[in-house]
Amino acid sequence: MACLDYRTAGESHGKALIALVEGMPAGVKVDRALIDGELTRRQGGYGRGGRMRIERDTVDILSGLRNGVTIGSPVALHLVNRDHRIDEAPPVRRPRPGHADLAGSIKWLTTDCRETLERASARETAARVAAGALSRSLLRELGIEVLGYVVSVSDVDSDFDETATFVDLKNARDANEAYCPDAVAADRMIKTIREAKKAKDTLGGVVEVQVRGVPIGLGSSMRFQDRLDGRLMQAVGSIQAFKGVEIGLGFEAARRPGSRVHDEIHFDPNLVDTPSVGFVRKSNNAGGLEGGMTNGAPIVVRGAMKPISTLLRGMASVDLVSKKADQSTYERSDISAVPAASVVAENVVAFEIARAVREKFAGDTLREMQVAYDWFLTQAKSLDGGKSDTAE
Ligand code: EPS
Repeated sequence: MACLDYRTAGESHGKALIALVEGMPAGVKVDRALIDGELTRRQGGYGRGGRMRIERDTVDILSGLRNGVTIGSPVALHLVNRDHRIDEAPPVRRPRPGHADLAGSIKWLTTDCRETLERASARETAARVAAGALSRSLLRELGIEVLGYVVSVSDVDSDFDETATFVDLKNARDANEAYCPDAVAADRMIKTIREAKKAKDTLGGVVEVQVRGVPIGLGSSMRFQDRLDGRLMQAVGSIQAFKGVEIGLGFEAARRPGSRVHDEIHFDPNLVDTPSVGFVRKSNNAGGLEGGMTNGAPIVVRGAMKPISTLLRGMASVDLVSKKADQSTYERSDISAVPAASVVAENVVAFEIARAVREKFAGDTLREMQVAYDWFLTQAKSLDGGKSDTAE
């Protein structure tokens, strides 16, 4: 019952996008401005195409609230597609390499790639952002914060202090259209995207999400399905156009000896009243996860997005009707959606953390969750087998 879950519906040029969120506890005051703010950020970022000038994504919450506060019932989120023309949009017969076009057309036995691309489109990520942003109203009540940003676009890398406060990182990120906390790199990213546009090409990049304020012990090593690292990888790896996900040091860990990978454990009595209950690390190569569970350090997840597969210059393809060689179809598209993808990653990660929080601190109401959370922290601080449990 305490299982938090969601599903989405909607096509890119259909009437609307829907997210149905089940399992929110009662008593959470929903920050609608946070959801709309994230939807607006997702529409923006340098490199977006004409579609984003048409849409004005804002959430309409159809159910689950009374006076802005959750009552435990499913929360239905509704987003309108202004560019709603699925029935009139022309067929697409020349599949774009890299898109779902070819595999979907064969799978669903049609020569019209539109039947696949309408749902495969990254437009669906607006619904995922809405659901993730909703879950952040719950996370905040437990002091958990999530932040996503761009770390590279194409071959332009950034360099900034990832351990800076979220306020500083967020201010730096929000000061440019690349959504990158390194202002100098952001300028170069924007120039690189501009050049790709002139070359009628597209660009990918890498985004990173951090979660801070997480208690130790979210997720589980008891069932592979509950390992939080695997679940985060699924959430991020399923974002349209993502081809790789890393946690902490990621692939680099495979190149180093253990002594240069594992984060040594220290105890700082001044930090017993934080979610880490005093156990601290000087490095965070594990990205906050060990044994499929949070270890009290910030969670750090990165995702690699490939370049968008709709290229103005086209690529070699085949007409599905004539079977003759032809250039792939061009439809209005983005040059790079890496900044937008950082918003998507931030919010899908938030949802997975909220799901794990719900599993550990179940309860029908937010208050029950908070009591369970406080009780857990008290026990974790003493680790005396429950002797400090004053509830009896
Ligand atoms: C997309 C194609 C473009 C993008 C779209 C993803 O849309 P359209 O075909 O209407 O111009 O802008 O992204 C969104 C609509 C969005 O909301 O992110 C695609 O084919 O994946």
